[in-house]
Formats: sequence, structure tokens, C-alpha cells
Amino acid sequence: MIEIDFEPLLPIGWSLALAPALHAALGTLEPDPAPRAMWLLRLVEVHRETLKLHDGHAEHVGRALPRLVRELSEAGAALAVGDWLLCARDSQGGLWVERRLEPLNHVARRDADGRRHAVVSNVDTALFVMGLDADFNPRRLERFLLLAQHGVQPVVVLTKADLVAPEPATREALVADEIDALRARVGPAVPVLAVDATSPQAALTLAPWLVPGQTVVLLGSSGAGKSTLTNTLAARSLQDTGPVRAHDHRGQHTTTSRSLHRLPGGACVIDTPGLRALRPDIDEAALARGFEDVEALSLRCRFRDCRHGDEPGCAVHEGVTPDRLRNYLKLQRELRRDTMSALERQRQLSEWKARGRAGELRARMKRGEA
Ligand SMILES: Nc1nc2c(ncn2[C@@H]2O[C@H](COP(=O)(O)OP(=O)(O)O)[C@@H](O)[C@H]2O)c(=O)[nH]1
Ligand SMILES: [Mg+2]
Ligand SMILES: [Zn+2]
Repeated sequence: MIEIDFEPLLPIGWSLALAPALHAALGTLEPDPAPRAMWLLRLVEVHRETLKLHDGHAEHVGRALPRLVRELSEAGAALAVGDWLLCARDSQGGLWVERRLEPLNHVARRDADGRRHAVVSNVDTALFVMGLDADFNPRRLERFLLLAQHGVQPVVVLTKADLVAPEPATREALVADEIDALRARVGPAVPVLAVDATSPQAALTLAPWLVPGQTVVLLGSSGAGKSTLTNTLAARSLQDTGPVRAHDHRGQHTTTSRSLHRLPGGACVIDTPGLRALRPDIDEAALARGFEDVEALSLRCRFRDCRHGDEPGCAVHEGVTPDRLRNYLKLQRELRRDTMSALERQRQLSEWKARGRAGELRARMKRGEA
């Protein structure tokens, strides 16, 4: 028997869409003769040993049961900021996470071996933050945009609009040109905004995505202005921000971990450290959605198996800028490599298991048991 007061959870992102996951998680708890008090908490920060959890009123420090940690890591689905967790206290008052509710979505990346890592869970909007300075890189942005899947709305936020040119009229014209060029490249489905992340005006520009109960994650490379934006949205200094290094205009990795914060207006924002060499965790369908223009044009290529290289009559070659096409083909190669290595890992695992079983059988036969 557990009793949950949902009302305080609404401002920290609880929604009806999570009810089935809660029901399922409750169903996996062992029946207890004595009624136990359990809490539903949101994970706001992950540390090496401990977790910071929020109940809608205050933060608590807890730990995950080792069995849960093992299960999740074997499934390649470790706990991530934004997760909803069922927790209980032990007799000494220690807070333990017993179950994780199946997330509605993950923003996830892959490492060089093709292994999947969740960055954050249960987000409504992903703000892809990119500076209008040396950080500006449409190819990297296209990669980032692929992270927005399973109902996560993507929004591009161009920061440092105030630094583009000293003269306001020139500045506005240059920023408008950059926005138009990006829109033409990523398509009309993704809003593109420009802000000065240090100005309160930025909070007004982003207000439509920050209504109560919404969870927004800030993604982008180091120095893009994510922590600056977090502080501006919160109207106070929550996150350290770093001066940009003079030689390469990059930030100095001041943000070292992900953390979820409540904003005065009722939304939650998750600040993240910069993701360096980003490999989005995607499948063929996600790649196709991110590059709808390529997919649509490829139907008009002369050859059905056109690889949009130097084949004659390639409609994609004609209709997509070379830079975007190169990026698409590179992502496609990476995706195939990751899929291959995931299959390879699975094959290896079952081979080891089979070998283990065969060895066991031989040993039992020796002992005359089989
Ligand atoms: N003028 C101006 N400076 C900004 C803007 N956004 C970020 N910065 C500066 O850029 C540096 C890096 O910002 P930070 O928020 O730490 O980047 P993060 O690594 O993405 O969190 C800081 O010195 C900020 O003050 C902006 O829109 N305008
Ligand atoms: Mg930061
Ligand atoms: Zn083609």
C-alpha cells in the first residue's frame, strides 16, 4: 500500500502520461505484510555515490539499491537526471531507490564503442544552444537535432546575438540572415530563436516552452551559454559559468554534471555539461526524420539503390547542399557501424554463455552427473 500526493509533483514535471509507468512499477514490488511508506521522487542530480532527489517540496539525498543499479546497467539504461523513482526509507532513515519508472523518453548518446548512454530522461523540450560566435556549426547542430526523439520537441537557441556586431541595425540584419539560413537547412519544423543569454529578455523569448510542469533540457557544446541561460531563466545564479578561452572561444567546462532546477514560472530546466564528440543514439527512422529532405528527394533518384555519391541522376545531389549531404552520409555510416557493433556484442555474449554452458556440461559429465 502506498499513498502518493501528486499535487506537489506537478510543478517538478509529473504528468498523467507517466501513470502507466507508475502502475507497472508498483506491480513489481513484492507484497509486504506490513504497509510501507514509499515516495515518488524525481532524480535531479547524479553523483558517484549518492543521488539528489526532489519530492516537490525539498531535496533529499538517497542511494539506489545495488540490485537496481546492476539490473539497469546490464540493460544499458543507467539512472539519468529526470527519472522518476520509487523510494523507501530503511530503519536508520536512509533513503533507497527501489524502482525506476520506465521513462517516457531519453535523450541518449553513444560512445565510441557504440554503447548507449542516457543523458537525461522524461523531457518535453530540448533547447539546442549554439553561440553565434566561433561555436556556430550547422553540421554539429544537425547531429544534436537527432537527439530529439519520442516526443521531445527540438528548439534551436542561438546565443550571443548581442556580440554579432557593434551597430544594432547591422547586428539585427546579420542575426536575421543566420536564422534564415539555418531554417532553410534544418526545415520549418524546428523553431530557431536568437537571444542574448545574459539578458532577461531571453526568458520572455523562451516563455512558450517554459509553462508550468514542462521539463526542458539545455544541450550544446561547452561555452555555448547553457549555464548562462539557466541562470537567466531562474533569475538567480544557480550554475557556474565560464569565461570563453581567448584562443578558441570555447568555454572552460565549468559545468561538470547535469542538474535539474525549478524555474520561478513553474517549469524545470536541466543544465548539462558540453557534449564533445557527439554521437546521437538513433536508428534509421530517426535519421530519416531528421533529414526528411534527403529522404523525399531520394525517391526521385534514377537508381533505386542510389547512395547519393556520384551516381548519375541523383536527385539528392541536386537538391541538398553538399555540406548537409556530407553530414547525412557520415551519420548514416556511423549508425551502421553502431548497429553492427551492437549486434556483434550480442553475438559475443551468447557465444560466451553457450561456451559457459558447454563447459559446465563437460564438468558434470566428468563427475558422472550427466
Ligand atoms: N555577451 C554574451 N555572453 C554570453 C552569452 N551566452 C554566454 N555568454 C558568455 O559565454 C561564456 C560561457 O557561457 P556558459 O554559460 O558558461 O556556457 P556553457 O558551457 O554552455 O554552460 C560566459 O562567459 C558567458 O558569460 C550571450 O548570449 N551574450
Ligand atoms: Mg555550463
Ligand atoms: Zn541519389
